[in-house]
Amino acid sequence: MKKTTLLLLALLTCTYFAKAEDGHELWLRNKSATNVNIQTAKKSPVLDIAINELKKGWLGKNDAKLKFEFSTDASIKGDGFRLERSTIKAKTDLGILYGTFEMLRRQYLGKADENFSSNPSYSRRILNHWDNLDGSVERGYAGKSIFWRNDQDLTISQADRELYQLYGRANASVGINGTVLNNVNASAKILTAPYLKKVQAIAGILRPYGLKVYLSVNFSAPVTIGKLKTADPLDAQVRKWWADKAKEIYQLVPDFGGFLVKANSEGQPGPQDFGRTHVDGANMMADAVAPFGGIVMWRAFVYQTSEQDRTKQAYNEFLHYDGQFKKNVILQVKNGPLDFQPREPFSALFGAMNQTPVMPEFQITQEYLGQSKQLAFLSTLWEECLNSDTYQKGKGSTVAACTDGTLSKNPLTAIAGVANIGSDRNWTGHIFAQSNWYAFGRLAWNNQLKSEDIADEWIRQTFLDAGEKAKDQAFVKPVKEMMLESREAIVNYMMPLGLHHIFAEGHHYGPAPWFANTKIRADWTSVYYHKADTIGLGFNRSHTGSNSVEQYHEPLRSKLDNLATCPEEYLLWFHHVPWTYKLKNGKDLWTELCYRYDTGVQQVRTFQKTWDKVHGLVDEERFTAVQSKLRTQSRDAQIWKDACLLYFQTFSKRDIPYDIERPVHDLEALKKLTKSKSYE
Ligand code: BDP
Repeated sequence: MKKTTLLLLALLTCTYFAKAEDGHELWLRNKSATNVNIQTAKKSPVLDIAINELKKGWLGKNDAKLKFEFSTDASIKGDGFRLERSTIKAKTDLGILYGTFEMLRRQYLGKADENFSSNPSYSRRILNHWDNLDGSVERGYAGKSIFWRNDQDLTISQADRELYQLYGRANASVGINGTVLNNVNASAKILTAPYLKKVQAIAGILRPYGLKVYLSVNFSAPVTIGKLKTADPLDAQVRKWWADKAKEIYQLVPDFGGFLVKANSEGQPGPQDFGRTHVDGANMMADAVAPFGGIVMWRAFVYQTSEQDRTKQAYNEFLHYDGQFKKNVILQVKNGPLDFQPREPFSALFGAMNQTPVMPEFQITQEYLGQSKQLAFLSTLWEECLNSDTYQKGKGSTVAACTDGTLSKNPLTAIAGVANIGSDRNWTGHIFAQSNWYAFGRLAWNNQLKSEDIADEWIRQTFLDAGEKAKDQAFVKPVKEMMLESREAIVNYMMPLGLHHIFAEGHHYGPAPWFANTKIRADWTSVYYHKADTIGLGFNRSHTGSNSVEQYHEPLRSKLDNLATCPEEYLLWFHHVPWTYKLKNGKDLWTELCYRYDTGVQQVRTFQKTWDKVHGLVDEERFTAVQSKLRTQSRDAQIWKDACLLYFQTFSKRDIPYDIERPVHDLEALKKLTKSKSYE
């Protein structure tokens, strides 16, 4: 073969392979060769990373001069920064690093010329990995744990190290600064020497990226691994055990973040096992880590009795402890009062505490929103929660303001997201699930950002070349619309109008509104939540029912309490509504329910068309992967619609409106889809 032909072949192969993308690089695909000269008066591992990033990704003028400036500017807070054309100003090294990533992002997006300042909304922006020490991931849908394999292998290979560096880099690029390395359903073993050694090594790799390491701890660890007779938080030996353990950890990891605790929840041990309270338990651990600057994130996800409406229990349990926790304790509260459903009202706990700081816990992993099979951009869900008004201190007391220190002036502020990361090559199973990791970080940094802007940024960085504008109409616009609609589509075909928790038991993927089982807790069944009967549908939580509305401040309380004023998206959450009840659009409940389910299915069909139309505008590998996932999603949306309508029809005894596509499955066949395997 001639030399030129060979050269041409090599070139073609290169372009071909350059085009194929497997998603491993996330939103950090930029490789630019433009030179930049960086002036810095200081050196550190964090600054080295910033320099390295600038060298790899600089898109400004060739040979530009850029300065890192440590500034006393009072408008820069914490690890915040200010960008000017040729300067990155910050108070801390991490501020410079975050400023660097922002500058590169702005260059990539083509908006680099304006000056720009930004400070973080929360001081701790943390991922929670529900990773078990045997390598499995609870509610993980993207392979195995990236941190743990098993007891026999606690080594860190070169490949692990590189993966952790990429992980650190991705988190730093969106401002995430903490990571809990193990499941909240914690094995006490994490606190034993061999595991702590690995924690130390991981912390060492992540440190220059600004990531602090935290651990989930098991309340009975003093008994299980400490050989004590009790784990009673008021017992002197137990207190000493935790204090010693904290000391041991801080010797290995001097900047260790602290503990995350799930206690007296879903069978986990806790202070109540010893007749003590959550305050006793949390304060004991807080005392142990306080000398080293550590914090305790105490989860409020508790529900004990099955007699009391489950959605009321966390609030009732914690409200009267307000102000009794030590200064370094923060309550970690899930966005809704139940459990990460496609839509829930915000948890009343956000507007309840006057002294104890509260941090939102969002679920990035899509346990209840289609897992890694379905496309759900969760930014809109989180934005809805953050912008919800609690009225704690009058109008404008949003969940964001109640948690970011605006209203309470509390110095300890934090936010957590349950990670969707696993060992899959593309990290998150579904390419679009990467956008949820990205969005969590962006909102944790700035809780005022709009989902639309986050989606826009993510799409451009994930799929386009730097500064590319030619695909705006044909690609960015339709894909963004699809993302912004995706969560609502899921609400429509899974649980519209305030329905909740009608999932198949255990795997939480498919529908099982019929699920009832007298052998387990009532609040683990579906019938407990939808309460369908011949009269109507929904859980009465108004003053004539469980009265969970009383946990909200006025005027919201009365608004939710009254069927006529309750926002329709929460209707069946707060009310048992007659099938014949007329909604605002004039349709009765049954008819509207049918339309909502059908709309959801149609929305996913439209997503398929949207995606098919962008063929050729995105690399083949990611195109095909997403196309295939959308097919599965369409299939399963249909299953949801058919299952729910055919089942609820056995109560409403009404026809499905004739302008709606008929169900294509039989109810009895759908009832057999009990395993997650049924959906493979
Ligand atoms: C539920 C999950 C369960 C978790 C629990 C929690 O189904 O796996 O352990 O939340 O948050 O959503 O503790």
